[in-house]
Amino acid sequence: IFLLLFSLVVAPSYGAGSFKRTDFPEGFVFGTASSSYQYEGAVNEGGKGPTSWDNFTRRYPGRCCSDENMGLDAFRFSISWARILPKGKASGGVNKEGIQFYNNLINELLANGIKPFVALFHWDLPQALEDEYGGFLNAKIVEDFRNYSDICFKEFGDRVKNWLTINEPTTFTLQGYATGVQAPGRCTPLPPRTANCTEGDSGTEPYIVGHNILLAHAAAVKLYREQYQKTQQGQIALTLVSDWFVPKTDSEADKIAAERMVNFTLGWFLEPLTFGDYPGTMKSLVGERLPKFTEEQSNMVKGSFDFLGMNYYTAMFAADNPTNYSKSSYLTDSRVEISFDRNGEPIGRQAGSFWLHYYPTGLKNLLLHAKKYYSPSTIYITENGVDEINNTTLPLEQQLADEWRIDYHFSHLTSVQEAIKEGVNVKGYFAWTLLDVFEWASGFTVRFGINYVDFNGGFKRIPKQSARWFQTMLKG
Ligand code: PSG
Repeated sequence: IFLLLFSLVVAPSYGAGSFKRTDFPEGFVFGTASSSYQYEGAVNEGGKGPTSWDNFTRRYPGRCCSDENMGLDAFRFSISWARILPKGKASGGVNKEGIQFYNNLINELLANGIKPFVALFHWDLPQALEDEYGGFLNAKIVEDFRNYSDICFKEFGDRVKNWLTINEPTTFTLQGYATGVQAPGRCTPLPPRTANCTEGDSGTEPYIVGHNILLAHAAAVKLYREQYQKTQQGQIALTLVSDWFVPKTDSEADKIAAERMVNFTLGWFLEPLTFGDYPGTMKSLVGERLPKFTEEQSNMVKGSFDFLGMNYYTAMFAADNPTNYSKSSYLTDSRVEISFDRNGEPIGRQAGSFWLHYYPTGLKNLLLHAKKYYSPSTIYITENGVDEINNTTLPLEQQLADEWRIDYHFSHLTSVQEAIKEGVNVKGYFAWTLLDVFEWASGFTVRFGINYVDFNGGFKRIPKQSARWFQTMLKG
């Protein structure tokens, strides 16, 4: 009786339910997502060249921390550019062993009835290109990215039917060039909101990098459409991310601030991709620091996606903040003050990472927002997931008992269903992530996997309860 009372009164209740496959439209794809740098290891093996992330974790050690058949339809992974082209360009040699590595992975997935969704760039840039011309800061990246994509389409496109060019341009530019907490670690140093960067400019570089990302993406899509799509019969897109933003008060100014913030994260890329130009709010607030598209570039970017990949994790409060700061930065250009809580109340239950709070309706709102303003034909949720703090002092059983993660996926999938009912064409959902992995600047301090990895015990993998939950739903 005591235990029963304890579980009713004291223990948190997660209220997670369950689904059947048939609760989702026919052909709805369930997958998990991953990325090369976070999964592969073997940084110096198999002929791979160094990348911006190998360099970053070594150069700034202080910034980083201290299988079984589940019935999934798809697996999302990314190709490490430097494992194909160790020096970043074909002139520096093509690494046959790297091509073989991805061929094996793709073939193994297909042999098990799992569709590969493949990203070409998930942030680990060949260091050679970073050194030679500053990577994505330089428009030279466009041609190099297209050439690298060309090799991937040629080598893997007979079997890969779902391509993603670039993962989360917003996070890559924000964390690499505005806060500086991720590779390549550049910013205007304004701690505590940024790292102590020695190089960079948070007021200009994020926009230059964002611009080159759009041009590189569009160039790869153009190439795919002109030379591969007809014969290979695949689709190509990219993956965008945004938090959902909730007005901090019900003042008109805060409501507009919340919309403006979605413009600065999602609209920054989705507006050019849909209409060929940046959002008006960004043009007026960023002014001359925001690059301009030539007419030719605008036409190339516009419509350069066959579906939209959307990643969603969390929500924040947004308040209007008209302050003009002396140093310009992407972090303040929006004139929005963002926060995790309001009068001491967090926006939702906090997960392992300080930035991740449960806010499932945010996903529905984001999907409805995307439909209302941009009406993409099809959306795949290419990432959604939650983490816990890595605490190996807990008994293993307790570490595997992730009811909160079941609740997270259940409530977010419910939100997806509601969006589908309201007319958003969502065709798939990828959980981030299959296994506990290296979480960028947080290293191994948090665990995002639905499967547990024993980092000190030969990388043994053990399903958490959430993996069982997916398995039960997917295999009936
Ligand atoms: C995505 C969204 C936010 C922060 C970080 C990411 N957010 O809403 O504040 S990064 C994204 C990435 C993957 C990460 C995963 C978890 O694509 O590589 O491991 O999410 O952070």
